[in-house]
Amino acid sequence: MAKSSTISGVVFIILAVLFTFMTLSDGGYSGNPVFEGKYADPEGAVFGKEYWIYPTSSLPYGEQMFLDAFSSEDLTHWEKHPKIITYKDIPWLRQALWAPSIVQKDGTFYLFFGGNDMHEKGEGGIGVATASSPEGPFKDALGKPLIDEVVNGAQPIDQHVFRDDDGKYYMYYGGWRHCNVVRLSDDLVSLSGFEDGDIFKEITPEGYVEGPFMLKKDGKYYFMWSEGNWTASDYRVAYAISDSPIGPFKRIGTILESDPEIATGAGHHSIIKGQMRDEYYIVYHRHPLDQKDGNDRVVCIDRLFFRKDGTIVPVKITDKGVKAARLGRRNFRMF
Ligand code: FUB
Repeated sequence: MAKSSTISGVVFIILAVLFTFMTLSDGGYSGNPVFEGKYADPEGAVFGKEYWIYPTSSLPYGEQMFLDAFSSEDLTHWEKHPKIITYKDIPWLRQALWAPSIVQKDGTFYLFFGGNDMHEKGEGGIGVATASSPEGPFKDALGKPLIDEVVNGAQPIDQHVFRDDDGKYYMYYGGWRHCNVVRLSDDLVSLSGFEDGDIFKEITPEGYVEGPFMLKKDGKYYFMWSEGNWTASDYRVAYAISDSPIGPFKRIGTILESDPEIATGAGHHSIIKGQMRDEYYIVYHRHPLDQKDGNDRVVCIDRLFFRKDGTIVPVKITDKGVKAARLGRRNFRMF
């Protein structure tokens, strides 16, 4: 009798430990900012069982000559991968290495970036670099920008590359209050043009300033962008929903903005899809309340929720950040 109750006790303890592990092993919260340092324009990605964030180095203008990346298995512990690309890897880069966007295809990682803060044709534009792993080292693929001119009034910066379910790649880009979309060829280092012969299509929605991002969810295209001034407190993110990746995009409303209690100028975001249905995270930069300079920007993460009708609930920006969540975890969580 004593022996069987000891066995039941041991079994109970093992089950309790297992249960606790399965339900609570995701641990604590990320906190905001998610990692130390001045960074902006974060592009989130998932590669295998890791989350990645690729931001701009938000240093003084003349020092924005390299990119760091960050990886995490649980959204709360982030490993820094310093200098995944620098001006030394891009022969034409003189200044302003900005706003990376990354995709993986057939084992190669393609890192798109803005270079030189281009104002006149030939000064720089949107470039692309490649590597065989997400932490690089990345090398410029073309020896020149992929887009080096102003088309439809859009400064060639702030590109975001989106892969549709049919395998087509679209690149949304543009500063100076204009946004274009182009299609990338299968090699991802050239433009293919659209079926109608257009290379560039202007898709600028009302209020658009910069920082476009595309998310496809439940067959709908959620197009998002930043509005206001990136150095100021009015910076924010708005969105539209369309049935097509090339629009039209009719502005629905603001989904991310300052909270005078937490931080100002929340914008230039991207979205990471978690493992569970409707598990989405918004990664963005914001100014701390004691901001001294426009480049005082830090990278933060919060949850993004959708209503039943498909519209987006405005984000509550937090100091707490998001709860730890591993990719590849069991589809079972009680808390
Ligand atoms: O970080 C450099 C520039 O600031 C980006 O290209 C803009 O979107 C703004 O965030």
